[in-house]
Amino acid sequence: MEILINRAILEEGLKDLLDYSEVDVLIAGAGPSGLTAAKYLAEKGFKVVVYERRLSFGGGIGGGGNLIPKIAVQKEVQPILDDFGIRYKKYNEEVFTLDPAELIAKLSAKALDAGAKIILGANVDDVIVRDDPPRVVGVLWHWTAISLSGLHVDPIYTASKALVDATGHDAEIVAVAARKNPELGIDFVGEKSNWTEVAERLVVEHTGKVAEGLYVAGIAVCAVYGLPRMGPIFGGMLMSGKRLAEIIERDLKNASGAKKGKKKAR
Ligand code: 48F
Repeated sequence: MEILINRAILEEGLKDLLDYSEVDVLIAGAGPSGLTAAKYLAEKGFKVVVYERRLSFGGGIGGGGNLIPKIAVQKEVQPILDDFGIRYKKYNEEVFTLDPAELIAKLSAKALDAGAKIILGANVDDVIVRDDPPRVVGVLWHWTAISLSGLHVDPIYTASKALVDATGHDAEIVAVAARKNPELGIDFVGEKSNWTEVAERLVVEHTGKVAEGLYVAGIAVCAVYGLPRMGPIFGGMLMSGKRLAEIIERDLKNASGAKKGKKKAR
């Protein structure tokens, strides 16, 4: 029986890893913005994988505001809540409140149901870059346990048409891409102090492409563009994830249209 279990895990697990080693969209971070983007992209038929360094989903949702078990969002996100079947209470005309556990469970369940693959305990370390023109074409990653061990173990690769940094406050993926690859032309600024209503609007407006093949969503947007943070309100994260999905859908469709056009012209 032991060997059977071993075979089942190894054969099926390695098959999955191989299958997802080339994807349309790779999202680093299973927080609210990454999971929202994953659902909307997967249901459009894109091959989507989410790498999450922890062994659980939800990013900052579970911690909410100072661990108080209620999430606040603006009323504008009602259509997204409805898409995910997330229940809410109208606190007043502007703000709705939600249960954090339900938000985590439904964001991840709907992303999975839509066809996204989520790999837990996987830490994205670095990007793969090609020049002429400079473009991000994938990542290097390894198991979080390896990162934590401090052992010198080289990561392995996943190729992506669109790589999304949804890693939260430090925007780790854009930061490493900017630091190591000046040819990408990324000016990494760092997050500013809190100004909620401005930050919620700007985070959504600045969501999108940072360099060819590299995108940013969620609170990571603030670090990339030097925007203020917003504290414990989560509507902007959901709206950012949805907007990112629309932008990537448009870009990948345009890219595949351009490829077909080139083939025809030959
Ligand atoms: O931090 P996180 O929840 O990002 P988000 O989607 O949402 C931000 C809010 O939670 C909150 C806020 C509300 O207004 O400001 O902070 O922008 O989720 C980021 C996820 O990415 C994972 C991390 O464990 C978390 O679950 N992560 C971070 N770095 C990496 C990573 C990495 N290098 N590789 C893989 N996962």
